[in-house]
Amino acid sequence: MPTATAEKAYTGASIQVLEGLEPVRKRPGMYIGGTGKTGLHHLVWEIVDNAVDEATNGYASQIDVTLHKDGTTVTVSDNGRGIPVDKHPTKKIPTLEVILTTLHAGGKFDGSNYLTSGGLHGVGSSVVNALSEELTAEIRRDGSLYEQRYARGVPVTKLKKVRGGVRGTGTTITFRPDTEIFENTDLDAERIKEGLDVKAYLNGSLRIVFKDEAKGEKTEFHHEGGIVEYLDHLIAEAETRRIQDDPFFMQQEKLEGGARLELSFIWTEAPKERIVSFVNGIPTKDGGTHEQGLKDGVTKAVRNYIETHEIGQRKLEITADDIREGMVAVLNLYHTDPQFQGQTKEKLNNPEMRGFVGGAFRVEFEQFLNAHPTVAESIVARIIQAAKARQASRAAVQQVRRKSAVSHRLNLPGKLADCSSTDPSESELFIVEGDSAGGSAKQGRDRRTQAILPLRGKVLNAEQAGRKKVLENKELSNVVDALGCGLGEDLDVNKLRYHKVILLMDADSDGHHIATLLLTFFFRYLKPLIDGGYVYIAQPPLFRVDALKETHWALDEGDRDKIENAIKKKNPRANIEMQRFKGLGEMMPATLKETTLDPEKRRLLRVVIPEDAKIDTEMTISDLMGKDAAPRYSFIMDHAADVEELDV
Ligand code: TTJ
Repeated sequence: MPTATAEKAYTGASIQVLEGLEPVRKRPGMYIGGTGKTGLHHLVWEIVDNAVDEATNGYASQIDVTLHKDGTTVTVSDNGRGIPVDKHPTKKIPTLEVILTTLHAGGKFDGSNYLTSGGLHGVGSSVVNALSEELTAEIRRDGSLYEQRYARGVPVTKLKKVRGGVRGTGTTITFRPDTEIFENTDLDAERIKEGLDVKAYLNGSLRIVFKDEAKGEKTEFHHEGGIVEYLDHLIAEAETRRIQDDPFFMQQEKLEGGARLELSFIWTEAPKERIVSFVNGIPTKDGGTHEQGLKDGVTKAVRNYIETHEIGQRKLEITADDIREGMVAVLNLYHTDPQFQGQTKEKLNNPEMRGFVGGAFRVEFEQFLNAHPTVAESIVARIIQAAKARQASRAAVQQVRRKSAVSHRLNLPGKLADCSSTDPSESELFIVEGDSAGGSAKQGRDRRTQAILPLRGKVLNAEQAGRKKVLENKELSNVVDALGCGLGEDLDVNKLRYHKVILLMDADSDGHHIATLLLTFFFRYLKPLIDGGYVYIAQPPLFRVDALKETHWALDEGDRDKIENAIKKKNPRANIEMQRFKGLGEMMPATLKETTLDPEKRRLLRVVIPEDAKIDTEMTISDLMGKDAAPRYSFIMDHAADVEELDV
């Protein structure tokens, strides 16, 4: 069998490859930053970036990206020159195989004719190969189609000519991420589309076609206007308006240090600055020296312009922040030897770039200002306005406060019936089990100070689920969103929107179960709220006792018996009427208000962790919470001292 011989012929090479790529499979995180969703998508960008490089260098005009029906296999194809299939000059194997099986640092394929290279800051397509269960390379070159297949980085066939009479040239890579490496190999079409859109903006003449086979959907990305058009997109995204008609644009083919630069920017009415930067077409989320250079240049150029035109106002101090307020910029630097730093290597670190970018930009931008006096005027007016607004600091601070209060509200869960007060010290949040109880509570509440959040779906057991699952749970995330204070390490009690967080559950075992699950969650993720005394349990009555023209409410059987005895003492022949509530849902709103919601009449339990239990609470909680629900509620209630009774 030809395959068998091919495989045999490859034994020697396979061992070598295995050794070469072994570190990648052993510690994938070192090469792609992690094995979660982001790492997984890095594979796509690595392959796409190779094709984009071919386009950036002027050899390809179209890239096709297909996400296949299985949602994890991807094909990336370009119409470039095609990776060379001949034997590599120094190694004894084809160049294609060198590229796909050796870890090459620096991003340049052995000093090939690439001027710049993207990719995972140069770790290369061999990493993708190593982390793919299967990878197929197809090359169209010299009228023929060549093909080679790999599994987990190891060639399983030779590079062979599949057929002749092939028109055009190009490279096609199909790969399927390895399920042994990634927690989940499902790719996100939306995420890929967003990234491809940006690539298309950065290469105006490039056409990228994305096919989502699962959806039977085809999307084309082509932005002739390049990074100037990208500004329009960013302005629309920020829902703001431009304050100048003509954006600034510059392209510098030969920057000092052998780099190339493309930059567009514009001022808008937005309250912040937005700089979107790239190195070799790859996003530098954390900025770096190139961004710093741009910032320096903007400040200096504007200051110089204001001074030479004497439009400044003597008493008005203009800061760098005032100057950059509302500015939207796209900066793409091409560099043969970029150095990155930071946790995710998304920050450019070449120190000389600050001065090179800043200097080159400043010269051109000053020319632009002088050549467009009307534009310059509106820019300067915008900046002076920003400085004045800042100086009128009190008003500004208040405005920001109001804004953040508004945006705060925008994030609130849809099911929350919020209170109108924004003063946390008088605000209460009732977390209510079920929609019908939620309905009664909404009608019976004091709208000014009492908010109602009904829980419908299942509340997750935070003790058994991982953090990720917990955060994905809709009911729990609604609670967190309503509270507004964040959770875990990011929790900020100062942002808590209600100083009473009250669990309102049915007085039955289901209700106890939910209360327990919620308290487990609070204990694990919102403990400062318990420590701060913000968490309460409401006590809805289980019985209504009517006798001698009086109505009494009983929390449980014991309570009911006490009331009954008291009535009989008064009048042994009294006619006693008893009603047991099946659930909060069937209680009239007015009854709920009178017994449970009204601060004048209700009794709340404050949840506290007792001093002596503190040391081993960790243990107790995980012991109890991990298992069955029933003993847990009694644990909470058994610690009667934990839950001190308060009249509030
Ligand atoms: C190398 O120098 C000679 C001409 O071809 C150059 C090259 O490598 N071109 C190239 C690589 N075009 N396209 C690629 C490529 C495309 C994909 C989709 C994936 C990879 C790993 C490379």
